[in-house]
Amino acid sequence: MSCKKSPEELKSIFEKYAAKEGDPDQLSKDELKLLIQTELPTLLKGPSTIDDLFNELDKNGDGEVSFEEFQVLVKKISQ
Ligand SMILES: [Ca+2]
Ligand SMILES: [Ca+2]
Repeated sequence: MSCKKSPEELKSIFEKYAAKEGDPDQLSKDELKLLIQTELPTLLKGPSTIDDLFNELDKNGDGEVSFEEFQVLVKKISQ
């Protein structure tokens, strides 16, 4: 089974998890963790942890991942 998802699917996944707490347009670390564990568990195979991934995605360092910052992950998955 492939773990690939279309950009459209990833957008709806982002929106679903970002809306769980705090700002509905931003993913907190807890929301990202839940998203990855539920929808994209294969991303955590290998040395990457949620912390590594979160730090990589949160480019502006505000502690949340915006949809724009999430695109890095979208590109990674669609490759
Ligand atoms: Ca949120
Ligand atoms: Ca951010």
